[in-house]
Amino acid sequence: MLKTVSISFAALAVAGAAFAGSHAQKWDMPMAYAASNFHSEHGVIFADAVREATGGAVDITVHPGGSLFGGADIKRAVQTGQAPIGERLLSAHQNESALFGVDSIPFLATSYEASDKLIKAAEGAISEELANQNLHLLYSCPWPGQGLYFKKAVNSKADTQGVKFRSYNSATARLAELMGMLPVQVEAAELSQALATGVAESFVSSGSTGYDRKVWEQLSHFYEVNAWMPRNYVFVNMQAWDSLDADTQAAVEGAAADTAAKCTAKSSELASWYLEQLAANGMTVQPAGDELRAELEDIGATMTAEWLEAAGDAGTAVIEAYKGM
Ligand code: PCA
Repeated sequence: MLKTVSISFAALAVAGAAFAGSHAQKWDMPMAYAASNFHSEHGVIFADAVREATGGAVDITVHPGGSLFGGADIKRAVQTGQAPIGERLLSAHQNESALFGVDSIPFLATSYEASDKLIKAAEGAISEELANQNLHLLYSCPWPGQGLYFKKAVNSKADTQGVKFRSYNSATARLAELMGMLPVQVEAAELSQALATGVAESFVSSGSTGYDRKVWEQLSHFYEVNAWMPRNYVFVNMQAWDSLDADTQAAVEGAAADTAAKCTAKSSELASWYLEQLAANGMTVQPAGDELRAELEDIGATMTAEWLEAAGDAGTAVIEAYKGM
């Protein structure tokens, strides 16, 4: 008797799993950055939260490090449904819409608090732009403040002429040009190789990417500038999103909001730790000197004017909303 009961429980469990399985959406999620990076770790935290909140109806598998699609291809892959969900440094696509580059305007939002305000001001317009591209925005998370990496001491633009510079979006390429450097766009996953082969000998990024790519093997100086805090965005293919019922969508949105808060807190917590690791591995880590700083602020003013021009009324509205917060 006892045996019969336990068998029928087992059978029920199998039937239950099969039922959930037949309705479960299995989503592969390409991400561009190292598996150990906090963005990627929060992709996994998000996937776990979604599985839990949807009772397994949405089952996301994270593929970090550009292993499924390279960073440059992730957005298109999700737009076209080759991947149902993905994560991307959206500013890398600011040539499609200047709004995607709102987080890369020099010296506009340089603290976590300011970055939060900026995304609150911009989120509606960015969501709309993404929806026009067949994407549903779920959440975003900021990188720590951006500073400059070199293989020598740099005190001003006089020291940067002709230097080969790795860029990650058109704003960073423009910054390089205005400093007399030669930009080449390289994904973070290929950064170590670009530095090792001399394709690039400097770049702008956070301590996070310098740490992930062990750039102390080639470079010697990091100048803290805190120039801006770009974001990674997680979005879903619109057809995949529309295939979920309203309750499931609400559960996924809840997990997205929780993950955004956790990821932002982790970014903030790690920001100075990353710089300590650069120093511990032999790099000179210090604030940009007065002359370099003043030049960067001038360049920032030029780039802000150029962004406002490119982004038009929609961009001006976002910046005014941000400044009013
Ligand atoms: N790391 C990313 C973007 C900004 C950052 O801090 C990178 O360098 O690709």
